[in-house]
Amino acid sequence: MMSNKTPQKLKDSLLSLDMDATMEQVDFVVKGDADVTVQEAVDAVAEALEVVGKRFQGGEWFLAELVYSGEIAKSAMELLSPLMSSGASQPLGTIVVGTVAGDLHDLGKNIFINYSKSAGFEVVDLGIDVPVEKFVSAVDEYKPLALGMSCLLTITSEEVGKVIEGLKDRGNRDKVKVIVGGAALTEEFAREVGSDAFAPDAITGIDIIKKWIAS
Ligand code: B12
Repeated sequence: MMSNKTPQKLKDSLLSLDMDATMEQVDFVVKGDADVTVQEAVDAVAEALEVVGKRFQGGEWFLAELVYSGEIAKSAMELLSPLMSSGASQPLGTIVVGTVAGDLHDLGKNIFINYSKSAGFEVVDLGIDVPVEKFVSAVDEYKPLALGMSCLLTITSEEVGKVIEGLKDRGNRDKVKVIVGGAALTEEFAREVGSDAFAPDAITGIDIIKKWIAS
């Protein structure tokens, strides 16, 4: 039986770049042998990645470490994600989500998607490196209550505004709420380019969308 130290061990093994030790902890969670929830385990992965980012930024770690830690996190999430499925019987509505063009980061987007599903939303995942036109057509096709964009790179942040312009050109801007997230964005930037909300994390994002439904 694992103790409630599992999240710490998960975090430590990911930060030691130890794939086997990380997956061992994930296995405990998946088998229900750890006294932590799946969500706590997912949060531990996210916290570890935050530390990875700081190490990379501070010049302590290089691209190889960045890439490998991303791979470990992805393997962990592949096992944890399916366990976060919804308990709700009636979907609350549809959310279309994607990472903007030029950006290949998807761990944060996928965490947001998992939280959305477990909160009872139907999610259409457009994937990574999503061109403007694909976002705009998906809004036409799925008529979602919200469109979520993820953006981790400063150089791709202008894509967010382009998608919003694209929605306007198609006459769809007032038919969908736009919410954005990711390390490259800020509340201020999000407002400037015309989105309805910025979410610093997945939970806040869900709270905002739930408030939109209620009003
Ligand atoms: C892992 C990682 C990678 C992995 C990605 C693996 C993958 N499958 O996603 C790999 C190795 C591939 C990678 C590549 C690169 N990366 Co990188 N990467 C990271 C790192 C360390 C963690 C990102 C992450 O997954 N965080 C964990 C998740 C959970 O957090 P998150 O994404 O922020 O998501 C949360 C919230 O933001 C929010 N959220 C996110 N999206 C959305 C969307 C919606 C709708 C909502 C509501 C909420 C929401 O909810 C999430 C959960 O709470 C960050 C560091 C950092 N501080 O972010 C750098 C970072 C983003 N990368 C960076 C860079 C520079 C690169 C490269 C250019 C490196 C290179 N020289 O090649 C390439 C770019 C490739 C490309 N074209 O996209 C820089 C970006 C700098 C900048 N300001 O532009 C960062 C900030 C590192 C740094 N400090 O310098 N990277």
